[in-house]
Amino acid sequence: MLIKTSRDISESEVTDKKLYLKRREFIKRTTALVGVPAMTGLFMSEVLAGEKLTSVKKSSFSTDEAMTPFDKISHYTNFYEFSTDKEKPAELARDFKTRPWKIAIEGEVKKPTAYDFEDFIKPHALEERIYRLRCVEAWSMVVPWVGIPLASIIKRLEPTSRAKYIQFETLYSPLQMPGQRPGFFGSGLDWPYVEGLRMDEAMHPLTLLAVGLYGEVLPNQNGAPIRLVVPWKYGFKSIKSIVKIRFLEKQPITTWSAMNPREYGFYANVNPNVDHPRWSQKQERRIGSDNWFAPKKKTLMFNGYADQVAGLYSGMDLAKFI
Ligand SMILES: Nc1nc2c(c(=O)[nH]1)N[C@H]1C(S)=C(S)[C@@H](COP(=O)(O)O)O[C@H]1N2
Ligand SMILES: [Mo]
Repeated sequence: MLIKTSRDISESEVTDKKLYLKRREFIKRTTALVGVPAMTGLFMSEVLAGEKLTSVKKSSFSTDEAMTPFDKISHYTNFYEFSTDKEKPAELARDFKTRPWKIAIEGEVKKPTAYDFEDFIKPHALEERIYRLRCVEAWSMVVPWVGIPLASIIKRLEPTSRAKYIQFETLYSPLQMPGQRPGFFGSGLDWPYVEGLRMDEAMHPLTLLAVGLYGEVLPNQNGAPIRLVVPWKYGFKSIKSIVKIRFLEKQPITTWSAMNPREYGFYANVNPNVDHPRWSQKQERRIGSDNWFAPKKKTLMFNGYADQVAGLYSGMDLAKFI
């Protein structure tokens, strides 16, 4: 019988083991960032904006239109929690803390649970989705998101049969987000920012939860660590920096619609035939490829995704359900 006693384990072996463990830890931490394609969706806990995402699948849902340059997407932003200025969130969100990050699942769901961000996304493969983004302010971009179809996540969370709507909530943290501080001169929005979808919209294959941009971890100002992307709706539906997802029986309150229901509806489908009360929605300015004087692009019904999504709204008066 051969039993190794502690006397038989040499000092060098012990050292090797320690080194081995350290190396393993190092590899675990780096594989998510550089290579090793087998490790789908793996994240290290300290990932920061700009770090590479690996094993990202291409998608047939992507457009082949010219992508807006990274610098424009990350510096021409709407993130009113930081500032109503387009350029300022890039600077003001630089130290925004995206780890640790919890996502609470509430309401009509089998098991209400708070997940760590890493555990929340780990079971899923990442996909690149190059989508048009049309802001209600009549500008647009083409953005190569990296994310997970929301439908896959919803299936895993197992909502009850009573769940007819889904609501998302952004972090509330006035210490980090100057736009949320009382008396801050700016948006007049109520915090935290909330958004919502009908369950069939949420389950639509185009609907994405994005964690990256241009193959890298999302810049903080674009909604790190995780934000919604609904490409056929005005940009304000695509809520950033999500900490809560609620499954509901009734249509939830949504931030912009609560502030001004005449100007911003719950549906907010991109629609060139229904003008905003204060401006036309027939055209848009494509950021990056255009300048203020360049010819505008025609805005398309459902932002060009009509073939895929028009069926969700058959029989609805889209001039009424804005
Ligand atoms: N929490 C939160 N989410 C938000 C916003 C915001 O101010 N706060 N702005 C919305 C608007 S108006 C648009 S157009 C998009 C812009 O996303 P981007 O800055 O990544 O292009 O984010 C949306 N999501
Ligand atoms: Mo927007």
